[in-house]
Amino acid sequence: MAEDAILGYLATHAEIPDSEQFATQHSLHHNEVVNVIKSLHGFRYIDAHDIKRETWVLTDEGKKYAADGSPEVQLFLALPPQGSISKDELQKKLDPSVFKIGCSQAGKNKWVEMGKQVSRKVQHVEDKVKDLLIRVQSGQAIGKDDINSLKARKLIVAQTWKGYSVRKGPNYAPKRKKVATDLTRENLQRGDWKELEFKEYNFNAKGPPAESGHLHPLLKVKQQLKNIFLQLGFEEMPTNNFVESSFWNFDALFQPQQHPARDSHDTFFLEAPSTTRELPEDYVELVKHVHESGGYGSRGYMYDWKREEANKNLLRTHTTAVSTRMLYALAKQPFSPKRYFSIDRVFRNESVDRTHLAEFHQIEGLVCDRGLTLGDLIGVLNDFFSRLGMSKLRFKPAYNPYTEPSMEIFSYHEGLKKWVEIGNSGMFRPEMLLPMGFPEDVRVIAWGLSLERPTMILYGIDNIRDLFGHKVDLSLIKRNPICRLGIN
Ligand code: FB9
Repeated sequence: MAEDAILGYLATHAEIPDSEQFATQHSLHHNEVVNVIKSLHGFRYIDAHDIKRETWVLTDEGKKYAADGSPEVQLFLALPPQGSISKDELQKKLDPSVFKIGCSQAGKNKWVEMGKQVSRKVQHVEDKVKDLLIRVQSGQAIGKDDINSLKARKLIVAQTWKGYSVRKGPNYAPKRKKVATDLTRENLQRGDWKELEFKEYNFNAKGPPAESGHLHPLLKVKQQLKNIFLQLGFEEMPTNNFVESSFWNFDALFQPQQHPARDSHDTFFLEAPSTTRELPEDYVELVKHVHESGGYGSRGYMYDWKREEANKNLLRTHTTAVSTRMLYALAKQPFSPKRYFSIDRVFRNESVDRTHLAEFHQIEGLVCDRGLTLGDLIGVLNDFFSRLGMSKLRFKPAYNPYTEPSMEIFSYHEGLKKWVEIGNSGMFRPEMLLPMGFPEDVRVIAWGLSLERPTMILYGIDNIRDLFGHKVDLSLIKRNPICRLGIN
Protein backbone atom coordinates (compact mmCIF):
# COMPACT_ATOMS: atom_id res chain seq x y z
CA MET A 1 0.00 0.00 0.00
CA ALA A 2 2.44 2.66 1.27
CA GLU A 3 5.16 1.00 -0.82
CA ASP A 4 3.28 1.35 -4.08
CA ALA A 5 2.25 4.89 -3.10
CA ILE A 6 5.90 5.91 -2.56
CA LEU A 7 7.39 4.11 -5.56
CA GLY A 8 4.45 5.22 -7.68
CA TYR A 9 4.79 8.87 -6.57
CA LEU A 10 8.53 8.89 -7.38
CA ALA A 11 7.75 7.63 -10.86
CA THR A 12 6.44 11.09 -11.63
CA HIS A 13 8.07 13.23 -8.95
CA ALA A 14 11.74 13.84 -8.34
CA GLU A 15 11.36 13.89 -4.55
CA ILE A 16 9.10 13.38 -1.59
CA PRO A 17 10.31 16.37 0.47
CA ASP A 18 8.49 15.46 3.72
CA SER A 19 7.32 11.95 4.60
CA GLU A 20 4.70 13.24 7.09
CA GLN A 21 3.07 15.55 4.56
CA PHE A 22 3.17 12.64 2.06
CA ALA A 23 1.50 10.37 4.64
CA THR A 24 -1.22 12.94 5.34
CA GLN A 25 -1.78 13.58 1.60
CA HIS A 26 -2.11 9.83 0.98
CA SER A 27 -4.03 9.26 4.30
CA LEU A 28 -1.40 6.83 5.43
CA HIS A 29 -0.02 6.48 8.95
CA HIS A 30 3.34 8.21 9.12
CA ASN A 31 4.88 5.26 11.03
CA GLU A 32 3.89 2.84 8.27
CA VAL A 33 5.40 5.19 5.66
CA VAL A 34 8.59 5.43 7.74
CA ASN A 35 8.93 1.62 7.98
CA VAL A 36 8.46 1.23 4.23
CA ILE A 37 10.97 4.03 3.58
CA LYS A 38 13.56 2.28 5.77
CA SER A 39 13.02 -1.02 3.93
CA LEU A 40 13.08 0.51 0.43
CA HIS A 41 16.18 2.45 1.44
CA GLY A 42 17.76 -0.84 2.59
CA PHE A 43 17.23 -2.31 -0.87
CA ARG A 44 18.35 1.01 -2.41
CA TYR A 45 15.07 1.45 -4.27
CA ILE A 46 15.09 4.91 -2.77
CA ASP A 47 17.55 7.24 -1.15
CA ALA A 48 16.07 8.56 2.11
CA HIS A 49 17.51 11.33 4.28
CA ASP A 50 16.10 11.88 7.72
CA ILE A 51 14.82 15.34 8.49
CA LYS A 52 14.28 16.43 12.08
CA ARG A 53 11.96 19.17 13.28
CA GLU A 54 11.58 20.51 16.80
CA THR A 55 7.85 20.80 17.49
CA TRP A 56 5.85 21.76 20.54
CA VAL A 57 3.09 19.53 21.89
CA LEU A 58 0.55 20.28 24.60
CA THR A 59 0.82 18.67 28.01
CA ASP A 60 -2.34 17.14 29.48
CA GLU A 61 -2.92 20.38 31.41
CA GLY A 62 -2.36 22.33 28.16
CA LYS A 63 -4.93 20.14 26.39
CA LYS A 64 -7.46 20.80 29.20
CA TYR A 65 -7.11 24.58 28.85
CA ALA A 66 -7.22 24.41 25.06
CA ALA A 67 -10.57 22.68 25.50
CA ASP A 68 -12.07 24.45 28.52
CA GLY A 69 -10.24 27.80 28.38
CA SER A 70 -7.40 29.04 30.54
CA PRO A 71 -7.96 28.98 34.35
CA GLU A 72 -7.69 32.79 34.60
CA VAL A 73 -10.47 33.20 32.02
CA GLN A 74 -12.59 30.50 33.65
CA LEU A 75 -12.20 32.37 36.93
CA PHE A 76 -13.02 35.74 35.32
CA LEU A 77 -16.15 34.33 33.69
CA ALA A 78 -17.20 32.87 37.03
CA LEU A 79 -17.38 36.40 38.46
CA PRO A 80 -20.57 38.48 38.14
CA PRO A 81 -20.11 41.28 35.54
CA GLN A 82 -21.04 43.76 38.30
CA GLY A 83 -20.38 43.72 42.07
CA SER A 84 -18.48 40.91 43.75
CA ILE A 85 -18.82 37.52 45.30
CA SER A 86 -16.98 36.01 48.25
CA LYS A 87 -13.78 34.17 47.60
CA ASP A 88 -15.24 30.94 49.11
CA GLU A 89 -18.30 31.18 46.87
CA LEU A 90 -16.02 31.67 43.85
CA GLN A 91 -13.86 28.75 44.98
CA LYS A 92 -16.87 26.46 45.02
CA LYS A 93 -17.57 27.33 41.39
CA LEU A 94 -14.21 26.17 40.07
CA ASP A 95 -12.03 23.05 40.08
CA PRO A 96 -9.35 23.53 42.83
CA SER A 97 -6.33 23.73 40.45
CA VAL A 98 -8.24 26.05 38.10
CA PHE A 99 -9.16 28.29 41.06
CA LYS A 100 -5.59 28.35 42.38
CA ILE A 101 -3.90 29.05 39.02
CA GLY A 102 -6.80 31.29 37.91
CA CYS A 103 -6.37 33.54 40.96
CA SER A 104 -2.63 34.03 40.45
CA GLN A 105 -2.89 34.54 36.65
CA ALA A 106 -6.00 36.77 36.70
CA GLY A 107 -4.38 38.70 39.57
CA LYS A 108 -1.18 39.06 37.53
CA ASN A 109 -3.20 40.22 34.53
CA LYS A 110 -4.94 42.77 36.82
CA TRP A 111 -8.29 41.36 35.62
CA VAL A 112 -9.81 40.94 39.08
CA GLU A 113 -9.83 42.55 42.48
CA MET A 114 -8.69 39.77 44.87
CA GLY A 115 -9.81 40.02 48.50
CA LYS A 116 -12.36 38.47 50.82
CA GLN A 117 -14.71 39.59 48.08
CA VAL A 118 -13.63 39.12 44.48
CA SER A 119 -14.77 41.34 41.62
CA ARG A 120 -13.90 42.15 37.98
CA LYS A 121 -11.57 45.08 37.25
CA VAL A 122 -12.14 44.94 33.49
CA GLN A 123 -15.23 44.38 31.39
CA HIS A 124 -13.87 41.94 28.81
CA VAL A 125 -10.86 39.63 28.52
CA GLU A 126 -9.32 37.65 25.63
CA ASP A 127 -8.27 34.01 26.28
CA LYS A 128 -4.92 34.47 24.56
CA VAL A 129 -3.57 31.37 26.29
CA LYS A 130 -6.33 29.18 24.90
CA ASP A 131 -5.83 30.57 21.39
CA LEU A 132 -2.08 30.01 21.59
CA LEU A 133 -2.56 26.43 22.78
CA ILE A 134 -4.98 25.69 19.95
CA ARG A 135 -2.54 27.10 17.39
CA VAL A 136 0.27 24.96 18.81
CA GLN A 137 -2.07 21.97 18.73
CA SER A 138 -2.65 22.45 15.04
CA GLY A 139 1.07 22.77 14.37
CA GLN A 140 0.99 26.50 13.69
CA ALA A 141 4.05 28.52 14.72
CA ILE A 142 3.77 31.03 17.58
CA GLY A 143 6.16 33.70 18.91
CA LYS A 144 9.25 32.86 21.04
CA ASP A 145 7.95 34.71 24.10
CA ASP A 146 4.60 32.95 23.88
CA ILE A 147 6.46 29.64 23.62
CA ASN A 148 8.47 30.51 26.74
CA SER A 149 5.43 31.62 28.77
CA LEU A 150 3.45 28.46 27.82
CA LYS A 151 6.57 26.36 28.53
CA ALA A 152 6.97 28.09 31.88
CA ARG A 153 3.40 27.17 32.76
CA LYS A 154 4.16 23.55 31.72
CA LEU A 155 1.35 23.74 29.16
CA ILE A 156 3.63 22.68 26.25
CA VAL A 157 6.78 20.55 25.91
CA ALA A 158 9.30 20.20 23.08
CA GLN A 159 9.12 17.11 20.85
CA THR A 160 11.49 16.15 18.06
CA TRP A 161 9.61 15.18 14.95
CA LYS A 162 11.56 12.81 12.69
CA GLY A 163 10.71 12.23 9.10
CA TYR A 164 12.41 11.59 5.81
CA SER A 165 12.91 13.24 2.47
CA VAL A 166 13.02 10.62 -0.26
CA ARG A 167 14.49 10.42 -3.77
CA LYS A 168 14.88 7.58 -6.25
CA GLY A 169 17.67 5.15 -5.27
CA PRO A 170 20.13 3.28 -7.52
CA ASN A 171 17.79 0.25 -7.69
CA TYR A 172 14.63 2.39 -8.17
CA ALA A 173 11.70 0.67 -9.91
CA PRO A 174 7.98 1.57 -9.76
CA LYS A 175 7.37 -1.91 -8.25
CA ARG A 176 9.62 -3.84 -5.91
CA LYS A 177 11.13 -6.85 -7.70
CA LYS A 178 11.05 -10.01 -5.61
CA VAL A 179 14.82 -10.52 -5.01
CA ALA A 180 15.97 -14.00 -4.20
CA THR A 181 18.00 -14.24 -1.02
CA ASP A 182 19.11 -17.81 -1.68
CA LEU A 183 19.92 -20.02 -4.70
CA THR A 184 17.84 -23.17 -4.04
CA ARG A 185 17.84 -26.62 -5.62
CA GLU A 186 14.44 -25.80 -7.06
CA ASN A 187 15.85 -22.66 -8.78
CA LEU A 188 18.52 -24.84 -10.43
CA GLN A 189 15.99 -27.57 -11.40
CA ARG A 190 13.51 -25.01 -12.73
CA GLY A 191 16.36 -23.10 -14.41
CA ASP A 192 14.61 -19.89 -13.36
CA TRP A 193 17.73 -18.72 -11.57
CA LYS A 194 18.71 -16.99 -14.86
CA GLU A 195 15.86 -14.43 -14.51
CA LEU A 196 16.00 -14.14 -10.75
CA GLU A 197 17.55 -11.04 -9.18
CA PHE A 198 19.61 -11.95 -6.13
CA LYS A 199 19.83 -9.73 -3.06
CA GLU A 200 23.25 -8.19 -2.47
CA TYR A 201 25.31 -10.16 0.00
CA ASN A 202 25.86 -8.04 3.12
CA PHE A 203 29.23 -9.41 4.13
CA ASN A 204 29.22 -7.09 7.14
CA ALA A 205 26.02 -8.58 8.55
CA LYS A 206 26.57 -10.13 11.95
CA GLY A 207 25.82 -13.86 11.93
CA PRO A 208 23.30 -15.28 14.42
CA PRO A 209 24.91 -15.29 17.90
CA ALA A 210 26.59 -18.67 18.32
CA GLU A 211 24.69 -20.27 21.16
CA SER A 212 27.25 -22.23 23.18
CA GLY A 213 27.64 -23.73 26.61
CA HIS A 214 28.92 -21.43 29.34
CA LEU A 215 31.10 -22.28 32.30
CA HIS A 216 29.55 -21.60 35.72
CA PRO A 217 31.55 -18.89 37.55
CA LEU A 218 32.45 -21.46 40.23
CA LEU A 219 34.08 -23.65 37.59
CA LYS A 220 36.05 -20.67 36.21
CA VAL A 221 37.45 -19.85 39.66
CA LYS A 222 38.01 -23.58 40.29
CA GLN A 223 40.14 -23.80 37.15
CA GLN A 224 42.18 -20.77 38.19
CA LEU A 225 42.83 -22.35 41.59
CA LYS A 226 43.76 -25.69 40.01
CA ASN A 227 46.30 -23.86 37.83
CA ILE A 228 47.84 -22.26 40.91
CA PHE A 229 48.13 -25.59 42.72
CA LEU A 230 49.63 -27.30 39.65
CA GLN A 231 52.09 -24.43 39.20
CA LEU A 232 53.14 -25.01 42.82
CA GLY A 233 53.73 -28.70 42.09
CA PHE A 234 50.64 -30.05 43.84
CA GLU A 235 48.85 -33.21 42.71
CA GLU A 236 45.03 -33.35 42.64
CA MET A 237 43.42 -35.92 44.96
CA PRO A 238 40.53 -38.02 43.65
CA THR A 239 37.36 -36.60 45.23
CA ASN A 240 34.78 -38.60 43.27
CA ASN A 241 33.00 -39.99 46.35
CA PHE A 242 30.48 -37.74 48.12
CA VAL A 243 29.55 -40.68 50.39
CA GLU A 244 32.19 -41.46 53.01
CA SER A 245 32.45 -43.56 56.18
CA SER A 246 32.61 -41.83 59.57
CA PHE A 247 35.97 -43.59 59.94
CA TRP A 248 37.76 -41.72 57.16
CA ASN A 249 35.75 -38.49 57.66
CA PHE A 250 36.26 -38.29 61.44
CA ASP A 251 37.98 -41.17 63.32
CA ALA A 252 41.14 -41.34 61.19
CA LEU A 253 41.40 -37.59 61.74
CA PHE A 254 41.51 -38.26 65.53
CA GLN A 255 38.11 -36.50 65.87
CA PRO A 256 36.40 -38.05 68.93
CA GLN A 257 33.11 -39.88 68.43
CA GLN A 258 31.23 -37.60 70.80
CA HIS A 259 32.42 -34.46 68.95
CA PRO A 260 29.34 -32.23 68.21
CA ALA A 261 30.12 -32.18 64.47
CA ARG A 262 29.51 -35.94 64.44
CA ASP A 263 25.82 -35.78 65.18
CA SER A 264 23.05 -35.39 62.65
CA HIS A 265 22.68 -31.68 63.48
CA ASP A 266 25.80 -30.95 61.49
CA THR A 267 26.23 -34.07 59.38
CA PHE A 268 24.01 -35.86 56.81
CA PHE A 269 24.11 -39.57 57.76
CA LEU A 270 22.91 -42.13 55.22
CA GLU A 271 19.98 -44.48 55.75
CA ALA A 272 21.00 -46.66 52.79
CA PRO A 273 23.72 -47.78 52.62
CA SER A 274 23.89 -46.89 56.34
CA THR A 275 27.25 -48.59 57.08
CA THR A 276 30.55 -48.93 55.24
CA ARG A 277 31.47 -52.39 53.84
CA GLU A 278 35.15 -52.63 54.71
CA LEU A 279 37.93 -50.82 56.55
CA PRO A 280 41.64 -51.73 56.89
CA GLU A 281 41.29 -53.74 60.15
CA ASP A 282 44.84 -53.45 61.46
CA TYR A 283 44.78 -49.66 60.95
CA VAL A 284 41.34 -49.42 62.56
CA GLU A 285 42.77 -51.08 65.68
CA LEU A 286 45.50 -48.42 65.84
CA VAL A 287 42.95 -45.64 65.47
CA LYS A 288 40.71 -47.23 68.11
CA HIS A 289 43.72 -47.44 70.42
CA VAL A 290 44.87 -43.84 69.95
CA HIS A 291 41.34 -42.55 70.56
CA GLU A 292 40.89 -44.69 73.70
CA SER A 293 44.31 -44.51 75.33
CA GLY A 294 46.59 -42.42 73.13
CA GLY A 295 50.22 -43.42 72.48
CA TYR A 296 52.88 -41.62 70.43
CA GLY A 297 53.19 -39.23 73.42
CA SER A 298 49.44 -38.57 73.55
CA ARG A 299 47.07 -39.68 76.27
CA GLY A 300 44.21 -39.97 73.75
CA TYR A 301 40.59 -39.20 74.65
CA MET A 302 40.13 -42.03 77.15
CA TYR A 303 36.62 -43.11 76.03
CA ASP A 304 35.17 -46.34 74.65
CA TRP A 305 35.61 -46.10 70.92
CA LYS A 306 32.74 -47.84 69.05
CA ARG A 307 33.33 -49.60 65.71
CA GLU A 308 29.69 -49.24 64.74
CA GLU A 309 29.99 -45.45 65.10
CA ALA A 310 32.96 -45.48 62.70
CA ASN A 311 31.05 -47.65 60.27
CA LYS A 312 28.27 -45.10 59.76
CA ASN A 313 28.09 -43.72 56.22
CA LEU A 314 27.60 -39.98 55.68
CA LEU A 315 27.94 -37.25 53.10
CA ARG A 316 31.53 -36.04 53.61
CA THR A 317 31.67 -32.83 55.65
CA HIS A 318 35.10 -31.86 54.33
CA THR A 319 37.53 -32.96 51.63
CA THR A 320 39.98 -33.54 54.47
CA ALA A 321 38.40 -37.04 54.44
CA VAL A 322 40.06 -37.54 51.05
CA SER A 323 43.36 -36.23 52.47
CA THR A 324 43.10 -38.88 55.18
CA ARG A 325 42.73 -41.69 52.63
CA MET A 326 45.59 -40.34 50.49
CA LEU A 327 47.93 -39.87 53.49
CA TYR A 328 47.15 -43.41 54.72
CA ALA A 329 47.98 -44.74 51.24
CA LEU A 330 51.15 -42.60 51.15
CA ALA A 331 52.29 -43.94 54.55
CA LYS A 332 52.14 -47.47 53.16
CA GLN A 333 54.91 -46.65 50.71
CA PRO A 334 58.54 -45.85 51.40
CA PHE A 335 58.35 -42.22 52.43
CA SER A 336 58.56 -39.54 49.75
CA PRO A 337 57.47 -35.92 50.19
CA LYS A 338 54.09 -35.08 48.65
CA ARG A 339 51.95 -32.06 47.85
CA TYR A 340 48.26 -32.75 47.39
CA PHE A 341 45.18 -30.61 46.72
CA SER A 342 41.46 -31.14 46.36
CA ILE A 343 38.56 -28.96 45.25
CA ASP A 344 35.13 -30.54 45.48
CA ARG A 345 31.73 -30.55 47.21
CA VAL A 346 31.28 -31.09 50.93
CA PHE A 347 28.00 -31.28 52.80
CA ARG A 348 27.01 -29.80 56.16
CA ASN A 349 23.56 -29.85 57.73
CA GLU A 350 23.66 -26.08 58.27
CA SER A 351 20.87 -23.49 58.18
CA VAL A 352 20.81 -21.82 54.77
CA ASP A 353 21.53 -18.06 54.74
CA ARG A 354 23.14 -15.38 52.50
CA THR A 355 26.54 -17.08 52.58
CA HIS A 356 25.72 -20.66 53.60
CA LEU A 357 24.04 -23.57 51.77
CA ALA A 358 23.90 -27.21 52.88
CA GLU A 359 26.79 -27.86 50.51
CA PHE A 360 29.79 -25.89 49.30
CA HIS A 361 33.05 -26.56 47.51
CA GLN A 362 36.06 -26.95 49.78
CA ILE A 363 39.54 -26.19 48.56
CA GLU A 364 42.28 -28.01 50.47
CA GLY A 365 46.04 -28.12 50.13
CA LEU A 366 48.56 -30.17 52.09
CA VAL A 367 52.31 -30.64 52.10
CA CYS A 368 53.77 -33.81 53.63
CA ASP A 369 57.51 -33.81 54.33
CA ARG A 370 60.10 -34.37 57.02
CA GLY A 371 60.68 -31.64 59.62
CA LEU A 372 58.03 -29.21 58.34
CA THR A 373 57.26 -26.40 60.78
CA LEU A 374 54.54 -23.82 61.33
CA GLY A 375 56.89 -21.38 59.56
CA ASP A 376 56.72 -23.58 56.47
CA LEU A 377 52.93 -23.50 56.67
CA ILE A 378 52.91 -19.67 56.91
CA GLY A 379 55.37 -19.55 53.99
CA VAL A 380 53.23 -21.79 51.81
CA LEU A 381 50.09 -19.82 52.70
CA ASN A 382 51.76 -16.52 51.77
CA ASP A 383 52.90 -18.04 48.47
CA PHE A 384 49.50 -19.58 47.70
CA PHE A 385 47.33 -16.59 48.59
CA SER A 386 49.66 -14.07 46.94
CA ARG A 387 48.83 -15.82 43.68
CA LEU A 388 45.17 -15.13 44.47
CA GLY A 389 45.98 -11.46 44.80
CA MET A 390 45.97 -11.58 48.60
CA SER A 391 49.35 -10.46 49.82
CA LYS A 392 48.91 -9.03 53.32
CA LEU A 393 47.99 -12.05 55.55
CA ARG A 394 47.39 -12.26 59.30
CA PHE A 395 47.05 -15.47 61.31
CA LYS A 396 44.81 -16.05 64.33
CA PRO A 397 45.21 -19.11 66.58
CA ALA A 398 42.29 -21.51 66.05
CA TYR A 399 41.22 -25.05 66.94
CA ASN A 400 40.51 -28.09 64.80
CA PRO A 401 40.29 -31.63 66.28
CA TYR A 402 42.82 -32.86 63.69
CA THR A 403 45.44 -30.09 63.64
CA GLU A 404 47.60 -28.60 66.36
CA PRO A 405 48.60 -25.76 66.16
CA SER A 406 45.79 -24.37 63.98
CA MET A 407 45.39 -20.90 62.48
CA GLU A 408 42.58 -18.95 60.87
CA ILE A 409 43.90 -16.93 57.93
CA PHE A 410 42.91 -13.32 57.30
CA SER A 411 43.69 -11.01 54.37
CA TYR A 412 43.10 -7.27 53.98
CA HIS A 413 40.75 -6.89 50.99
CA GLU A 414 41.39 -3.53 49.24
CA GLY A 415 37.95 -3.57 47.55
CA LEU A 416 35.99 -4.32 50.72
CA LYS A 417 38.36 -2.11 52.80
CA LYS A 418 38.39 -4.74 55.59
CA TRP A 419 40.17 -7.85 56.89
CA VAL A 420 38.42 -10.95 55.48
CA GLU A 421 38.68 -14.45 56.92
CA ILE A 422 40.00 -16.38 53.93
CA GLY A 423 40.54 -19.82 55.38
CA ASN A 424 41.74 -22.19 58.06
CA SER A 425 44.95 -24.22 58.46
CA GLY A 426 47.11 -26.26 60.76
CA MET A 427 49.55 -29.11 61.27
CA PHE A 428 47.95 -32.58 61.37
CA ARG A 429 48.26 -34.15 64.80
CA PRO A 430 50.69 -37.03 65.42
CA GLU A 431 47.70 -39.01 66.74
CA MET A 432 46.46 -38.90 63.12
CA LEU A 433 49.73 -39.42 61.23
CA LEU A 434 51.64 -41.97 63.33
CA PRO A 435 48.92 -44.66 63.40
CA MET A 436 49.07 -44.41 59.59
CA GLY A 437 52.70 -45.49 59.82
CA PHE A 438 54.56 -42.30 58.94
CA PRO A 439 58.10 -41.94 60.29
CA GLU A 440 58.35 -39.81 63.49
CA ASP A 441 59.79 -36.72 61.72
CA VAL A 442 57.22 -36.55 58.96
CA ARG A 443 54.97 -33.51 59.31
CA VAL A 444 51.90 -32.55 57.29
CA ILE A 445 50.87 -28.90 56.98
CA ALA A 446 47.45 -28.23 55.47
CA TRP A 447 44.91 -25.50 54.84
CA GLY A 448 41.41 -25.07 53.50
CA LEU A 449 38.99 -22.48 52.18
CA SER A 450 35.78 -22.41 50.20
CA LEU A 451 35.32 -21.86 46.46
CA GLU A 452 32.04 -19.97 46.88
CA ARG A 453 33.39 -17.10 48.99
CA PRO A 454 36.14 -15.95 46.57
CA THR A 455 33.72 -16.44 43.64
CA MET A 456 31.04 -14.30 45.31
CA ILE A 457 33.57 -11.55 46.04
CA LEU A 458 35.17 -11.68 42.58
CA TYR A 459 31.82 -11.59 40.75
CA GLY A 460 30.21 -9.20 43.26
CA ILE A 461 27.48 -11.67 44.14
CA ASP A 462 25.93 -10.85 47.49
CA ASN A 463 23.73 -13.86 48.07
CA ILE A 464 25.07 -17.40 47.61
CA ARG A 465 21.64 -18.47 46.33
CA ASP A 466 22.21 -16.23 43.29
CA LEU A 467 25.44 -18.10 42.60
CA PHE A 468 24.55 -21.72 43.23
CA GLY A 469 21.32 -23.69 43.12
CA HIS A 470 17.95 -23.76 41.36
CA LYS A 471 17.35 -20.04 41.81
CA VAL A 472 20.37 -19.03 39.72
CA ASP A 473 19.39 -16.81 36.78
CA LEU A 474 21.06 -18.42 33.78
CA SER A 475 21.86 -15.09 32.10
CA LEU A 476 24.32 -14.55 34.96
CA ILE A 477 26.07 -17.68 33.79
CA LYS A 478 25.97 -16.46 30.19
CA ARG A 479 27.29 -13.00 30.80
CA ASN A 480 29.79 -13.41 33.59
CA PRO A 481 33.29 -12.29 32.58
CA ILE A 482 36.34 -14.52 32.68
CA CYS A 483 37.88 -14.99 36.10
CA ARG A 484 40.95 -12.81 36.67
CA LEU A 485 42.16 -14.05 40.04
CA GLY A 486 45.13 -12.14 41.40
CA ILE A 487 45.37 -10.18 38.16
CA ASN A 488 44.36 -6.61 38.95
O1 FB9 B 1 36.74 -19.41 52.17
C1 FB9 B 1 36.68 -18.66 53.10
N1 FB9 B 1 36.87 -17.31 52.98
C2 FB9 B 1 37.32 -16.69 51.84
C3 FB9 B 1 38.24 -17.26 50.98
C4 FB9 B 1 38.73 -16.55 49.87
C5 FB9 B 1 38.28 -15.29 49.59
O2 FB9 B 1 38.78 -14.67 48.45
C6 FB9 B 1 38.38 -13.40 48.12
C7 FB9 B 1 38.72 -13.00 46.75
C8 FB9 B 1 39.16 -12.32 48.00
C9 FB9 B 1 37.33 -14.71 50.44
C10 FB9 B 1 36.86 -15.42 51.57
N2 FB9 B 1 36.44 -19.13 54.38
C11 FB9 B 1 36.40 -20.51 54.60
C12 FB9 B 1 36.32 -18.21 55.52
C13 FB9 B 1 34.93 -17.87 55.87
O3 FB9 B 1 34.18 -17.60 54.72
C14 FB9 B 1 34.19 -18.90 56.76
O4 FB9 B 1 33.17 -18.14 57.39
C15 FB9 B 1 33.45 -19.97 56.04
N3 FB9 B 1 34.30 -21.05 55.74
C16 FB9 B 1 33.69 -22.30 55.29
C17 FB9 B 1 33.28 -23.27 56.32
O5 FB9 B 1 32.11 -22.75 56.92
C18 FB9 B 1 31.64 -23.54 57.83
C19 FB9 B 1 35.05 -21.05 54.49
C20 FB9 B 1 34.85 -22.55 54.45
C21 FB9 B 1 35.99 -23.36 54.97
C22 FB9 B 1 36.49 -23.25 56.23
C23 FB9 B 1 37.58 -24.04 56.63
C24 FB9 B 1 38.18 -24.96 55.80
C25 FB9 B 1 37.66 -25.05 54.51
C26 FB9 B 1 36.57 -24.28 54.09
C27 FB9 B 1 39.28 -25.73 56.20
C28 FB9 B 1 40.21 -26.33 56.55
C29 FB9 B 1 41.38 -27.07 56.95
C30 FB9 B 1 42.05 -26.71 58.07
C31 FB9 B 1 43.19 -27.39 58.40
C32 FB9 B 1 43.62 -28.45 57.63
C33 FB9 B 1 42.93 -28.80 56.52
C34 FB9 B 1 41.79 -28.10 56.17
